[in-house]
Amino acid sequence: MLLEGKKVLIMGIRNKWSIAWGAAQSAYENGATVIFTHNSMESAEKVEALIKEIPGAKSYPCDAGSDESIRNCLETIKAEYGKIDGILHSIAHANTEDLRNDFILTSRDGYAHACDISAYSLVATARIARELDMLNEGASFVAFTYYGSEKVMEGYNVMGVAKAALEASIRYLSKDLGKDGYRVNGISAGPIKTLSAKGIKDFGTILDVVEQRAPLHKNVTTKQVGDVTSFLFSDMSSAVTGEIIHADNGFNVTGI
Ligand code: IMJ
Repeated sequence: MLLEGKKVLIMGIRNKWSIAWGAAQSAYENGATVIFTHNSMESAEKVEALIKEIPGAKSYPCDAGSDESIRNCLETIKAEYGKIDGILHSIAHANTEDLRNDFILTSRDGYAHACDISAYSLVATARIARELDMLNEGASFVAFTYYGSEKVMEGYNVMGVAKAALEASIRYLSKDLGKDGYRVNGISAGPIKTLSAKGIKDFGTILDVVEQRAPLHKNVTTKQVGDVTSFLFSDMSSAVTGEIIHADNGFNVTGI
């Protein structure tokens, strides 16, 4: 199996609709040992109940906005599992008002918050994991991003800026971590109905437009995005780093 003998850490699962859950299922089906983190602010119970579907899986609280919390979390995981082979970053947050109002109205704090949680947390995680010497040779980092980093998407606003920072961070991290033989890549997933998409104006229309215009005329599933994650975790992608792979049924290549 593709991920036989590998241990992967899935950061940012919230419920069964999470893309992180699709990634976890794919990793598990491909033979990996799967470890989770969840947001310490939210109830752990939902995540604990969900991950029971994966025998032996455990979830550890981790606040992406705090280096201390990331360090405590990764230290605990290293103590329990030893060195690991992959880390998935599936974490983003912007203040609701910044997704509702015009981008120009974004406050200094709102801008910093979105970039801190959605982009800087990857840098902190990579640095702390390296410091703790908890990565096996050939370890692979994967982070989820979105097309709103490249083009203006209605309502995506400061998240587009944060995802652009995340994608640039992936490229810079690939250089630094390449010295240790670690890889860092991003997956730009097509729109999916997750908790993070809940309440977004006209989300149904966005899904319809993708279905009409994407070369494959479908919306993507969390399982499909998860399978791309498994590929990036696996040794099949050993020459791929600093890359952003679009898992969007081709939507991003279309013009008129
Ligand atoms: C989010 C906002 C606007 C348009 C959007 C999205 N489209 C898609 C998303 C078209 C696909 C979902 N997405 C890719 C995200 O990255 C979402 C991030 C997000 C969502 C929320 C909602 C609730 C909240 N804060 C958030 N922060 C980040 O309070």
